[in-house]
Amino acid sequence: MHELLTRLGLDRDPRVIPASDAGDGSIVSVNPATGLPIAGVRLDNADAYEQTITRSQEAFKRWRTVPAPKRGEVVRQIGNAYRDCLEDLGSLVSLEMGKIKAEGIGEVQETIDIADFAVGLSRQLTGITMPSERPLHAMREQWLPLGPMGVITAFNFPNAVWGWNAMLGAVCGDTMIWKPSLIAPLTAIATNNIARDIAKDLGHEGVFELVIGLDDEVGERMVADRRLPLISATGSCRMGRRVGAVVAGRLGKCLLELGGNNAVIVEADADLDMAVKSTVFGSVGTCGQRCTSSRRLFLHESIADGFCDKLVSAYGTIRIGDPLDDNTLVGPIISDDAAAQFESAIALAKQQGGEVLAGGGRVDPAGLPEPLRKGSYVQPTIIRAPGSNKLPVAQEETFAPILYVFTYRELEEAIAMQNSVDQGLSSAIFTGSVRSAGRFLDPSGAGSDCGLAYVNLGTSGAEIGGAFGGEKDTGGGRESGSDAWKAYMRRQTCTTNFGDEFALAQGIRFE
Ligand code: UN1
Repeated sequence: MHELLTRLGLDRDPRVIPASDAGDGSIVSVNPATGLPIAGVRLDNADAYEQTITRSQEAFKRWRTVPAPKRGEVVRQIGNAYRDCLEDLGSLVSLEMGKIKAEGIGEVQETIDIADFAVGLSRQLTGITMPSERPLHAMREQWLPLGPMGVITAFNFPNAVWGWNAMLGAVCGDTMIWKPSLIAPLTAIATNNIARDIAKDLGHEGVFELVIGLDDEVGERMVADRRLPLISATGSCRMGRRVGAVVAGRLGKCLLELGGNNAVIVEADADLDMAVKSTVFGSVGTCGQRCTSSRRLFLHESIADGFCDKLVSAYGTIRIGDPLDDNTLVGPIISDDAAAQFESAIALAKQQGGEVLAGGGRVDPAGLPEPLRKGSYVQPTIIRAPGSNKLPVAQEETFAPILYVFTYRELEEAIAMQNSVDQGLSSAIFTGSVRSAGRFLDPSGAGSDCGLAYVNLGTSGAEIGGAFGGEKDTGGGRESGSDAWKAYMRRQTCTTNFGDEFALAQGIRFE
């Protein structure tokens, strides 16, 4: 077994088996950089799911009675344990999912950050008081634990997205059942085991549960399960529509964090070097597989040609290869299917009149070192829209490093184009002008229609302190910082009559 897996204790986990032993009832986790198997993972079936739910329900009854700051203490120790294995866990993310190691480590750091945030939050789950209209009455709100919650995560952030949900959910008094992507199950097992074991050692067994299973067997059950008052799901808009409909059908709560089709606007007065650097990271980072990746670029017509030249030369310096090699900037795309989707989007863009300025296809395996030849590598691609500025393919999110470039004359036009897609996750403007920045962030709502709006920063790389999520087809959910914790609790409005009189609101007399 890979020594990284041993260091993370995965050799002792009964779910993890040699890849050669995987057969019915198991899957193989594949290293996208080499196309080689890493290990096999046993799948949970419907019975195992039932047992998990029962454990989680039992654990919830105990966990909710633990004072929130004491729950915070458990989370503090979990965060510290991730600190201790930051490099290894980050490397596992990189090994299993293909993002470069610096980003893998950054992802685990995001979980550590949200753990720290949650520790502080555990003493700040505050409700407000409000004056009652009746004499000798008092009104206040309190926030109560919700129950066991389902967390469904995608392959691209196999550690941190669970972290956002689980660290907050835990201090809020909920218990977690995590269903990770079948593409990155080893990261999920390693991540969950650390939290599970610390909680267990401190006397809180069952707070962090994991189910790894097929959608038919486990996913659909979980989404439809009334015993899970909250389902937090991250993934495609298609998946979110399904989850949203089923959870709404049982009147449960849903927290959806779905696709994005994020745009960057560059004004003529922007710091162009900074805009180039940020745009490159936004569009090629994680091989274009972040929900926050920059997919569309709107350039003021007066700087468009020069900016494209700078971007093309920056793309020329991108080192593609083994994500665990410190010199690599872009690793493999997750699968051959994903590479095929990348190719069809480019073919469509060309048919629609788009001009390929950089990249445009797969990386020829012959040019790669031998161990990487079975991985799927694609060239970060820039496609400029035709003179008509119309490129229908850009309305869709393709989970790959393709950046579509458009031009505009007036800022209003750029903002309108930016807002013209179905998704509403992230958006950015580069400008030196207070007026342009103000229009982009117009408090009337006439500016960016996204959940995240950046000025002089790219569309990806959010800090955990803010609420993370987006509008429209992105699903409307908010995770991570600010008051996103409220999604993990239920609100109770409490009114107490401490007088001797029977009194009705609205002055109603009933005698
Ligand atoms: C995702 O791609 O699902 O803002 C999450 C970012 C990261 C999170 C991305 N902090 O790019």
